[in-house]
Amino acid sequence: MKLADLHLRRHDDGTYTAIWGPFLLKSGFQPIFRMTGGPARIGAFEALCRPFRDGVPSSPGKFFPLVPKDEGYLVELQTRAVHVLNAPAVLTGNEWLFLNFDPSMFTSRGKILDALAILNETIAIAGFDRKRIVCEVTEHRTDEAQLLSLVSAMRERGFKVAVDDYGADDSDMERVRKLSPDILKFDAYWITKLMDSGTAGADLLKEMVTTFRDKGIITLFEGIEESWQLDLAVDCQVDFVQGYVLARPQTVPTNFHDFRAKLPGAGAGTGSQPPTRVPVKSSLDAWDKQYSELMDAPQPQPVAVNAPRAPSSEQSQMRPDYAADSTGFGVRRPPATFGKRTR
Ligand SMILES: [Ca+2]
Repeated sequence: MKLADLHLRRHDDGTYTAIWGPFLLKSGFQPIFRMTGGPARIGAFEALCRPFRDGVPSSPGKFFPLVPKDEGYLVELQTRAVHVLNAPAVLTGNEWLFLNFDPSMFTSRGKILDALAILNETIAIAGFDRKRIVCEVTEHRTDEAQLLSLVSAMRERGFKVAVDDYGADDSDMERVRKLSPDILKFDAYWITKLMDSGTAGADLLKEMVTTFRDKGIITLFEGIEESWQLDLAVDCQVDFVQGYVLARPQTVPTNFHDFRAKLPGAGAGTGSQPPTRVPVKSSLDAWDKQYSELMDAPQPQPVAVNAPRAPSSEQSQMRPDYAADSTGFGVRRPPATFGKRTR
């Protein structure tokens, strides 16, 4: 699989999309706030797939089950590619970029190498610093050798690794022990349950954040939707917080510029109560030098690329004559069996 097989399009507004069957795959970005080691600020973004059909948004929860198992790998490649290409316009503060990887898609060494080669290629095109990439390895029952091989290949290429959906199971602890992630994303459902369970739950969360900090692992709470939960997260001294209470995902082209402008000072928060500074020692301290270097460094210039331009209307994305366009990123006709498999 090559970049040219991904049906990518560059639009007049500078955004990128991918075409998969009748769907147009756009990027969504959700801010992740850094809560420790200084005033709260946007420290990263998680990139999310935003599928559209005939110009109408389709929920990811409905879209992904439509993707046949053998096409899932392609869709992952497409979404990561558009996310990286869209990132420079969104991550203007040199934030980190969290990209999702479903390890069950990597059924061979070749697939790992191809996926990371394509990621490298898009990083070069976007002029993005690889040190800003965080690979989120999602929670799935996966062959262990396959998982370790994927994660070590990510590290060899200089990417950071996050374990996603970390919960309380023994399997989760085991996963952390084996993968030694840089970042741990606590499972949103589990956090909510613990927070709802009163002091004992909150104490457990706090204790876990401390334990991981001692191991040098950066912690992240996601799915924080209410201000009392945010207060609790701050109280737990977690490094990163992601959730609707702070910022919702936006589909590209985003207007995070306006959003940033509304942030109180260097702080963060869209509600009436901006998160407070947490003057604690943080796992991120160890990253601080690199972090500030990245934030301040001039970013590499994007390389010239002959991506075909797409007509501006989304409807026209679906024109069958696109299939004849094999230049640049290329556009391939959807598999003939597509309709049968997805309707
Ligand atoms: Ca994720």
